[in-house]
Amino acid sequence: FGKSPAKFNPKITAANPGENWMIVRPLRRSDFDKGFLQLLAQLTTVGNVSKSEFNERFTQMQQSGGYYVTVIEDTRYSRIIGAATLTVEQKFIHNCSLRGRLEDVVVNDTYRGKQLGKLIVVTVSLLAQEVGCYKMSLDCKDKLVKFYETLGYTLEAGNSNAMNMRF
Ligand code: 16G
Repeated sequence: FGKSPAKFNPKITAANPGENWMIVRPLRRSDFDKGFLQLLAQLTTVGNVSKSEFNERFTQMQQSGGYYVTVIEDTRYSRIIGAATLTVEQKFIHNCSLRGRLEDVVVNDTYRGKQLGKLIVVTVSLLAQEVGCYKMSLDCKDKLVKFYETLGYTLEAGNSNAMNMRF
């Protein structure tokens, strides 16, 4: 990556998130009961996902590989208060390299101002680097561009048009 991790300031890592009441870790099945889907609903439509549907999707993600759903838990209340996912695409290009995508970034809006967004995005971005991705990409709303720029993401001139086909 262009930016070295050491440039992130303050240095925050999964092992040292700065507050002793929270932990950054991979998603667990038990997070269904810790408000994980309710948190995702702060990002977009989740729908009525039952526990068995959640478990089935969890298993599918585990079996297919390449899904790193990462959460922040407030251990005082056993609640999931932040989440972000790294998905890894396998490529032929760049010597059969891997491309990471940052997806479904959300922080509980009652925990604003604690740099949790930064914590989870930096953690998942370092994870992408660690698993060998040659780049990490994301789509976001206009108002979040500045936030991601402070963490080392850039709009690439002539190369940054996110397009969708909705079904
Ligand atoms: C944002 C998210 C994306 C998520 C989408 C959901 C980040 C960096 N981007 O673009 O991952 O899937 O919102 O919105 O978190 P939608 O329901 O309109 O597709």
